[in-house]
Amino acid sequence: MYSGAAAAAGPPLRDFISVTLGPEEAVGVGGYNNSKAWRRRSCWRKWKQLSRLQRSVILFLFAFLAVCGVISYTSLGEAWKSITNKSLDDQRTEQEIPRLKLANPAVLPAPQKADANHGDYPELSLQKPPKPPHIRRGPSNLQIKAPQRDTRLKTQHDTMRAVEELVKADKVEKTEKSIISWRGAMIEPDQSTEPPSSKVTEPEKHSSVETEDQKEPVPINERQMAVIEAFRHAWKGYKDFAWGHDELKPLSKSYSEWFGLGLTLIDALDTMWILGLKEEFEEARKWVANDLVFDKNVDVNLFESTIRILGGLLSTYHLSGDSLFLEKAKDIGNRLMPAFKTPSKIPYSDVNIGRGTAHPPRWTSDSTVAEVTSIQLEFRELSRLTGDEKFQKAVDEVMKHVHTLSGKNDGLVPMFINTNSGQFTHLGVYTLGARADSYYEYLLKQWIQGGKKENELLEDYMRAIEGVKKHLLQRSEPKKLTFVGELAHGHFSAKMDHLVCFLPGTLALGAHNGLAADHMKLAETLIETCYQMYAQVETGLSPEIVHFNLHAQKGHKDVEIKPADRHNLLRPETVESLFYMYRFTGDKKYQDWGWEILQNFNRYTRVPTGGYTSINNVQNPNNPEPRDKMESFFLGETLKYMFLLFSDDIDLINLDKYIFNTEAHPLPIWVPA
Ligand code: DMJ
Repeated sequence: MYSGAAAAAGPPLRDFISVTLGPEEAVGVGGYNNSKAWRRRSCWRKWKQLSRLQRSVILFLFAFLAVCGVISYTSLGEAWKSITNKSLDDQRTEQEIPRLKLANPAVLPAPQKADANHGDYPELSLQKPPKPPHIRRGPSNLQIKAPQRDTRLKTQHDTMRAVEELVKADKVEKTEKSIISWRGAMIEPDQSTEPPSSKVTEPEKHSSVETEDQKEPVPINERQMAVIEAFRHAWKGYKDFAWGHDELKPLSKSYSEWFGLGLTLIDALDTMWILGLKEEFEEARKWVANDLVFDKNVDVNLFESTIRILGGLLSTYHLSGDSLFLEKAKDIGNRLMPAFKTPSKIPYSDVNIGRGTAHPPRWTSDSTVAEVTSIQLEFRELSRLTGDEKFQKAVDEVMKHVHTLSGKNDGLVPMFINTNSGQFTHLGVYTLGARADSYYEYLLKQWIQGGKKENELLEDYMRAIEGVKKHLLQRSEPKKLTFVGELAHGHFSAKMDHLVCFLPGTLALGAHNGLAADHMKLAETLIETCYQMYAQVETGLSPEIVHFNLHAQKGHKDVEIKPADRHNLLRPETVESLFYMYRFTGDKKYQDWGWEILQNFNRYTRVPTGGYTSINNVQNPNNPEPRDKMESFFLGETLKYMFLLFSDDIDLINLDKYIFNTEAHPLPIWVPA
């Protein structure tokens, strides 16, 4: 109520701070005595004489001072804690640090001790992992205060508490035997870290895996708010025009069906949980409870439905503690099992989840190597949760078999494998891109998931990275960017899929877990290249595939794009790697690069009526040619990794406790007890 006119007329009103004393109350005037009763009466009278405005202002001042007191008390406490932690850190010896890092804090108990034998393979020696740059929750002076635009989203903690309340009613009866903590894992007494065979004799104890409740809430910053806004915009389109269907077609305001299983909704569940979108989460949960039915005569792709549906349900179960999601995960897991009934046990690509039959694609009896070797994290976790070993057995058998196969080139695998013979086919072509990519990712991630004791996985991973270095790395001109090309029958091709940009993140994760330090160096080099795949393009968005220039030519950039490759499907891989790089180095440039990418998604792919769309031409800012499709991984992965990238809270999906599947669904690491 302080208008410009009033300001011009003179100083602002200050009557609320002047208190006029009446004659009785004036010092030295009759009636004054210093008794307690008199003083109480006198104060009360003075109070009553104040105007309503004066009283309100005084009360407000008191309240304000009280709040200030509480805040300064907590930040002093925080400062004290970080000083104490720092000095404790300083006291640790060099030898202690790696040991402490490798013995991850317990997330989920394991029945067996880790086999510490890493000596079989020369490269396997564990290096000192780089120290995370952040003080545990981020020093308070570095924290960006939450904007007041939406008080419902003030902190992750608040919002998640609210979501917990929403699901509590359902949880109470179904999860009596469980301990739940937000952002922590759900522990059930029958969990184990091994295939639930006869080895698991002791029932696991209930244990609270995190003490999240005692932690300081970490405010959401401006960039995270921008991600939440983007998510809500995408969700609005999906809700308005594609609710319960697989993918939104935002321009035609309709949807496309792939499996007919609400793919986008399921892929987005844990993202909503992490972003704190409780209303949206609750609405989606209702759909899962009432409308998600797997008893359908429909062919689904084993890999895609595993990473998106099974992975999405399992991670949502872990984050929310809501057993509805575990029930659904069991259901789909069982329905996918017929895929493994093949002569070689290498699964078929497609399963009819209603009929319980499986088959390869019509034109071949081959499966894709990446597909059969990137379903393991999910099936292994399903076995651990259900106590039914069949899921893990089936996928472990695939890995063991692939481990022994010939046809690899210094650890690099061909792209196809035959479901009858169990042998690689189409030998001689090696890529880290489509059809092979997540084979490499899952070697490392299974090793981490299982408590770093399955040495064959580590061997295969380390050999493969040596293979990449030996055969696939080259440098471009003029900027000398290191990139990962392809090898076809001895000929090097300077082609790199955007999909390959998962690699810097995976390499960094390996280095964080004690693998060779030069993996981190390579990760730093490669993420720069992936960023340049965006920065050197007219829209600032990467195409699906680039070709790097090996020879300097006047007026040519490092990145060349063929007309057939200039689309962008809103893919996550670069943002995913930026997230890992920021977590492990604390270098803000990675956040800034991610921020640029988010802005360009908003500029060129956002559809005003709701949703985002893939585009056909990243080279034309005036007409990027929208494709009219929002892939489910935009919500499942791209926006989730953006949100995590912009966060300074290393406990927001702590990478020593969770491993992300290839669709960005976090699953718990099974840590040795
Ligand atoms: C996702 O389904 C997964 O990340 C998969 O590993 C690769 N393709 C898409 C995203 O690009």
